[in-house]
Amino acid sequence: MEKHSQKLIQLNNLLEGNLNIEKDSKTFEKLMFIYSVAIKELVTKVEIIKEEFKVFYNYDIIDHINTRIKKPESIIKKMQNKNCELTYSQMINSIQDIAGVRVICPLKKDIFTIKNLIVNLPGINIVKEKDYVTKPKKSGYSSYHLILDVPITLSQKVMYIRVEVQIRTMAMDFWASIEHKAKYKSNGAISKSASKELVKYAKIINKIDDGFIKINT
Ligand code: 0O2
Repeated sequence: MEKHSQKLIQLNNLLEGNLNIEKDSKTFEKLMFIYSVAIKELVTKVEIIKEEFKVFYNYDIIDHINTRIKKPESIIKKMQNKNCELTYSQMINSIQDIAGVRVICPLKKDIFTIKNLIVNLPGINIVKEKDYVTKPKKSGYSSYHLILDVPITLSQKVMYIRVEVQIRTMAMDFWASIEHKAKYKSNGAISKSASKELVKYAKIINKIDDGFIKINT
């Protein structure tokens, strides 16, 4: 076991180097593995919340959970946009959403229940909260974001790994996915009229979400 712990310490030393994915794909691979472990740890806990609500309250508070590791080119693009030095330590400190977990729920009120349950999970540190549900973004985007430090244990060494959690309703997810595709297709530059339309649809979706709460209670 001692040997493995030493290997992990060596990995920490490697993080001092420059980010060069092509030349140094092994370090990058190891790092992405560590992020994937943090996702697994968190998803297991969120799945337990889902099951608990089903068993104890006969309620599907979570429709589904998606996860993703940010693509290397997206990490680098985001670092360049933020004027970060291309080093591993800058990557870890500045890019909060390398590991992403998305929790999709039926109703708007479920977002806040799930959020409260996640922030109270023992051992997890809350780095940042962004409430785009109460105050949607200019684009119309709505979701609750949590930036968390999730503890993982590798070869008896505990590490805190940053994970972004997005909690949103099925309706918000529908809008975000269409809007993301529209932006992606046009390289991020959609026309003014298209953005206006998207904001209009986001408002309609928000009304629908509020209406569903009334029907359900
Ligand atoms: P992808 O492809 O989903 O990974 P910060 O680091 O806090 O300074 P950041 O990371 O831009 O700034 O934070 P923010 O605004 O909270 O957005 C983080 C993520 O939320 C985005 O990641 C998207 O997933 C989602 N998001 C934010 N705004 C929008 C929006 O207007 N439309 C859609 N569809 N999603 C949005 P990425 O890296 O941009 O993209």
